[in-house]
Amino acid sequence: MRNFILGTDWWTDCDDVVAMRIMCRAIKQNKACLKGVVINACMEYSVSSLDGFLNCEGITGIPLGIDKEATDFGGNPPYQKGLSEYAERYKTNDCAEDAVRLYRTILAQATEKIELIEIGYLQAVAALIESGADDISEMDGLQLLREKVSKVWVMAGKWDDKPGRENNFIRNERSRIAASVFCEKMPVPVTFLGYEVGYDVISGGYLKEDDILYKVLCDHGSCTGRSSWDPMLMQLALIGDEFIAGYDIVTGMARVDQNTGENYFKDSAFGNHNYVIKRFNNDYYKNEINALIK
Ligand SMILES: [Ca+2]
Repeated sequence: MRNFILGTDWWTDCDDVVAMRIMCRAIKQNKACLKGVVINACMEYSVSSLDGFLNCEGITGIPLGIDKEATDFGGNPPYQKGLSEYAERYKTNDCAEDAVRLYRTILAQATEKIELIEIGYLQAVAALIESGADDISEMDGLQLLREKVSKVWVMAGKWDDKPGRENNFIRNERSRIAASVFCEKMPVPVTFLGYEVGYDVISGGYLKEDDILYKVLCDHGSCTGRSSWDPMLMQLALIGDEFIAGYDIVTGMARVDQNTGENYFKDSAFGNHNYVIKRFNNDYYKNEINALIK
């Protein structure tokens, strides 16, 4: 079975929750092992609401981590307070491990390769890249990534524009610097799914009214569905093959300007980065997502 660590902003948008539903279903079907979740945008109910949602999905025992300094992304998260009522193990943010320590602990203990799925901001994984040896492991971040991680799947960037501008890269100084570090230094293959792929694929519009995910979408003002950035990336990662998941890839080297957050891509057969392009119409992906979350 493939092993994953998930990084999520779990912040203003609700597509992270749709993506988490897809992961939870895969876990229940023994198609994936989720070693931990790292929250990279922090508000009062971050950890408790994630714990609450996982409990509602029947998934328990997943270690949670958080970057408690990441309070500066702006906006008012709309759904977390309601989900936090279902928290059991993680009642507050203080119950969760530090983000980088959780990444390092899971990777240090791993006996099989791990894949990272990132559907939020990249400062926690960038801090992992730049982390040094510590009480958890004699290996620094780059060594841990080379030894223990086989692939990184990332929802970020806008790859049909030159330069591209997308929230997960450009949101603030923290995210811009992190994105630049990530693209420059991540030592294992990365596949990006960009803004242009998910924005016009609207999923989640056919949920039952007693479904907790329907409540989340409505709290966000998206009862009729939401753009599918994070769920499409999640589905792609769980399938594990871009072509089988319905995409062509462009291979090369991605770069993010640390001052503007704008992304650039240099095509190269020898690059460590891919971005995906849809091979089918939007209904194909919408129907795939809806079937996974119903
Ligand atoms: Ca997200």
